[in-house]
Amino acid sequence: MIRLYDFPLSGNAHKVRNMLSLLAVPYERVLVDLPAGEQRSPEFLALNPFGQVPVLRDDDETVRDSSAILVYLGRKFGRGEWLPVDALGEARVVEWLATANTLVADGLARARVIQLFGRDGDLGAAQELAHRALGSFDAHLDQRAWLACKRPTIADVANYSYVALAPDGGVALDPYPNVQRWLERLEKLPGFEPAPSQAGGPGR
Ligand SMILES: N[C@@H](CCC(=O)N[C@@H](CS)C(=O)NCC(=O)O)C(=O)O
Repeated sequence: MIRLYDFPLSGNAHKVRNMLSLLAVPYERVLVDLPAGEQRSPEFLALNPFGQVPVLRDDDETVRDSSAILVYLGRKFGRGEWLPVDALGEARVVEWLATANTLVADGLARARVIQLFGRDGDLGAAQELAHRALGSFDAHLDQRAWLACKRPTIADVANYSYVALAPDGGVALDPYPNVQRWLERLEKLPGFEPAPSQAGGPGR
């Protein structure tokens, strides 16, 4: 049985919930109370020494980090559809996993955590980086339906959550029509799970 160590408002944990739901894989959720500091308990640090959700357990194996978990799930349950096996297809997916963990994490996710949870940081700088990322996404999606391949992959799931949650960080999506259409495309996939938006928005 798969067990997900989760926090409902976490965008990184949402990536994994969404993937499990899109793949129709049953799982058990274990709440890690981040505001109470449960991620720093010895029990949780034994699972992830970095003290962060999400963490996935599959029988006796533990996988930490949302991108690594998406790779695991895509390979194990994706029937070759969500994580391509050819060299170029896999490289394209990894490009977008890297984007999720750098530009998107440092801009969109950072702006959200500052605005929503009052974390320290430069909100203006994070929002500026978020707009740079969204501009690049919008240009990339001008002639494409999906980020990495001709079909949806874990690359789309990895980037969806914090892009959809941009308004939580005070970043409007209105200037990015191609991004909005890409979000809507993902939201129509069977099993899609909405992101935990605090600012609202259609389907999110
Ligand atoms: N690169 C990691 C980042 C995970 C992460 O930042 N998790 C946040 C919640 S979204 C967390 O657990 N924070 C706990 C803390 O900062 O104490 C991933 O993609 O899973």
